[in-house]
Amino acid sequence: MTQALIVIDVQRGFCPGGNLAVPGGDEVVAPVNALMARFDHVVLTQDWHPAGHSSFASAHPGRAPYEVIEMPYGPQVLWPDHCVQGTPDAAFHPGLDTDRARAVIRKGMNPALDSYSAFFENDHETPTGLEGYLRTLGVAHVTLVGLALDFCVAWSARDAARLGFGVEVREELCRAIDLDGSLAAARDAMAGDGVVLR
Ligand code: VGL
Ligand code: ZN
Repeated sequence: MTQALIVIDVQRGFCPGGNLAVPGGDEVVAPVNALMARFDHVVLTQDWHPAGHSSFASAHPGRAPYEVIEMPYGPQVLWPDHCVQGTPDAAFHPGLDTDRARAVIRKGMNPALDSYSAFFENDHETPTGLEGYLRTLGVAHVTLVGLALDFCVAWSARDAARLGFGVEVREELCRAIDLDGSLAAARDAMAGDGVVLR
């Protein structure tokens, strides 16, 4: 069975010192590098927002980071400005072994629409192209690691399961933001969609 490792958003912005730092985010870098050698294919995702992106609280006068607003495609958490295209905050963590990756999926580039998942933007219908990429390579099973477990990792894992891939999330190679119980909710939702949490 052809297997792919999908490394979600291991970027400076989500590591200590970054604009949307996830506690312990940098701790996953070395073990993720070590895991890459065990896979037929390695894919990296990169949160890659234009300045002024609609997921930034700063784009909504009177709003603060971590408030939730209603967007045409559903509820949206407002984030601090983060991972702006071409800035150091958007770069991969300098310790990540990017040489092993055949593909990098950039997401969150549409100014009006956020994109947590590696497969679909947050409207759940605009594809990133990753599904076709994996299918044409004959990939049947994906393992996900990275940042953040309760947002981009969970949304990617759930989409992969719904698309019919076998899906495993290696929790010790992920770190979470954990906003108002978001980690427990994400775990339940992943398990409900058939994602294996290990
Ligand atoms: C992420 C919030 C905003 C993530 C990306 O990588 O989990 N979270 N953008
Ligand atoms: Zn983002």
